[in-house]
Formats: sequence, structure tokens, C-alpha cells
Amino acid sequence: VRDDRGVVLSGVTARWEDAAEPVLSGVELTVRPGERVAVVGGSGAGKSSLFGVLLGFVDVSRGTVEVPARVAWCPQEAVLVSTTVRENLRIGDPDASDDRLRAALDAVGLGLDLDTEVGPTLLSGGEAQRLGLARALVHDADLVLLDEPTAHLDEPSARALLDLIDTALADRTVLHVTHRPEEAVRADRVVEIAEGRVVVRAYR
Ligand code: DGT
Repeated sequence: VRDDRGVVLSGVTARWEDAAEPVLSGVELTVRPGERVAVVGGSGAGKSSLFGVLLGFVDVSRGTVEVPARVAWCPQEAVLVSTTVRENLRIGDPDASDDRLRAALDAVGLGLDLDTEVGPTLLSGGEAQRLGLARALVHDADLVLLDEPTAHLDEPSARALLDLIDTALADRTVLHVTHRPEEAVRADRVVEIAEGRVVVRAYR
């Protein structure tokens, strides 16, 4: 196991560029390589902002942020472009061979042909999420950020996606924002963000 795949936030204070007040203050959070952490907290608590810090689009005014080299972000609605499955996956790595792309599709249980045209409306919500996960695998992301991946899925699709996250992302470091307790308990650890701070480091 490489030891540079985890996340370490030390005393992080961060602010959106156009905001007067910090959105996160003095955040301490260490996520071990390969660990899966659920991030919970009320609306507006700063969960998405935490991802913004890890992705580098929220300014850090204090403290230090260590993230792995390759990070993938999977939002509530997967970002798909209206072209082929191949080109959607190659956003993860423009040089990936068709064999690697097919392996990623296999890993997420998607039986799509690489030449199939997709787009925001041509796949179900669950398929779109799977394609997003496959793209993260093509990117060979060390850290995968899942922001309420099941928010727009029905119950069976949500359960299927969670099972996939268990298997396909087993060896990745994963932060999973969710407001559903039944999802949070599937993680190795749960952290809660309230008023811009990690208030509970672990409660299981
Ligand atoms: P959610 O998605 O409703 O469950 O809430 P969280 O916990 O993800 O909260 P978050 O991080 O979206 O919002 C925390 C604060 O950050 C809130 O006052 C709004 C602000 N904020 C969020 N996104 C942006 C953004 O894109 N630009 C600016 N300027 N502020 C943002």
C-alpha cells in the first residue's frame, strides 16, 4: 500500500472566494489510505465545501491540506457529455486503451458498448452514476469523493450502487457525503460536520 493516498487536513480554515466568512474553521481530519469515511451533517453545514477544499476550489487561508495526486469527484448527478461511452470514460484518462475502459465498465457492472452514444438523458440515474464510478477507475483515482451519489435513485438502484461502491472502490480512499444513516453505517467511520467544523470524529 502506498502511503500517499490518504487525506490529512490540519487546522484548515477555508472560505469561498466571494464570501466574507470562512465556511470551515480549524478542521482536523485524517483519512487513512483505503479507508472509507461517511461525511454527515445538516444542510449548509459545509460538507460540499469540504470537497471544494480537497479539489482546490475553496481557498484555504490557514492550515494544511494533503491529498493524493489523483482525485475523482462524483456529484449527485454524474456529469456526462453527449458523445460515446468511450469519450465519457476517457475524461478520466485521455490515453486509456479500450481494454482498460472495458475493464472499468466490467468493474461497475455496466454492459455498455464503448461506441454507444450517451448523454444526460440517455442513461438511467443509476447507469449514469456507474459510468461516473467507471470514469474514476479509469482515472485510477486514489481518492474518490462521492457527494450524495444515491440522491436521485430509487431504492433498488440505490442499494445496487452502494453494493458496487463496496466492491469497485474497495481499495480506494473514499469520502462519501450522505444524509442517509443506512448509507453512513456502511463506511468504516462516520464524521459529522456542523457549523464548519468536524464535531464528531467517529461514532462507531
Ligand atoms: P447540503 O448540500 O445542503 O447538505 O449542505 P452542505 O453541508 O454540503 O453545505 P455546503 O458546503 O454546500 O454549504 C456551506 C456554505 O457554503 C453555505 O453557506 C453555502 C456556501 N457555499 C456552498 N457552495 C458555494 C459556492 O459554490 N459558492 C459560494 N460562494 N458559497 C458556497
